[in-house]
Amino acid sequence: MKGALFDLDGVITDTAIYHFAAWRHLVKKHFNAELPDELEEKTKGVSREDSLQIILDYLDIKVSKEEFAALAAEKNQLYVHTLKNLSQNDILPGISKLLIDLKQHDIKIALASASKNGPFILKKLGLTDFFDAIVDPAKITSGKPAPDIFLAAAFALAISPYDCVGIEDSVAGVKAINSAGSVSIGVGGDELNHADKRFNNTADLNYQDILKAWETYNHN
Ligand code: B16
Ligand code: MG
Repeated sequence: MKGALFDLDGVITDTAIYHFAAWRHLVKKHFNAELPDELEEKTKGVSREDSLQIILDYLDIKVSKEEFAALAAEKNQLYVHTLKNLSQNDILPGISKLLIDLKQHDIKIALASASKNGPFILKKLGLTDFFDAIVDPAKITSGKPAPDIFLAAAFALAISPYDCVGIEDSVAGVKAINSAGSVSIGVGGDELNHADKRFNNTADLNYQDILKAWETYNHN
């Protein structure tokens, strides 16, 4: 194992709830509609634009290109506003220790988040210096579940994807890691049973078990 490719929302910090709260707020304001809980999982790890399309399809609403762009921008404003108090206290349990242990074992670390707010969030959390590479999701043509963002993360580290683990909390993200040929580490419930190794929550993540998972499941 030479590299660790991290998802952000739901793995490093729990901003997933703020994403969906912002979508709910937007939809209530513009269409006076409610969103069911199951749409939250469907938009996890999915880009802002793809998430909006999923939501509009669910509501059976069509909008012009301009309205679509305005809705996406307004959602982001709502979301970023809720991040204003984000700090080191919002790093999920187990993550700081894991990052330290990975560094101590000379494992390169990359961010493979669909979020265009990734660098801003890492800065607020005080974690930027741990990352050897941060993929710009704006440069990725196909989002998760396509493997592209994890392949780009491994490429940015100059490491074969086979020598990396990817850590994800979303169904789409675990599929993306599997397609990239890296060893997938899922953080969450049974919906992530397609991960090579699953942990119930971030507090259970640890260097030794992750290394063991890579040794057991790598595709070299
Ligand atoms: P933004 P991840 C993803 O981050 C979120 O899970 C998803 O809900 C969000 O729509 C996406 O980022 C885009 O975020 O609007 O900030 O660019 O889980 O891939 O770290
Ligand atoms: Mg996530």
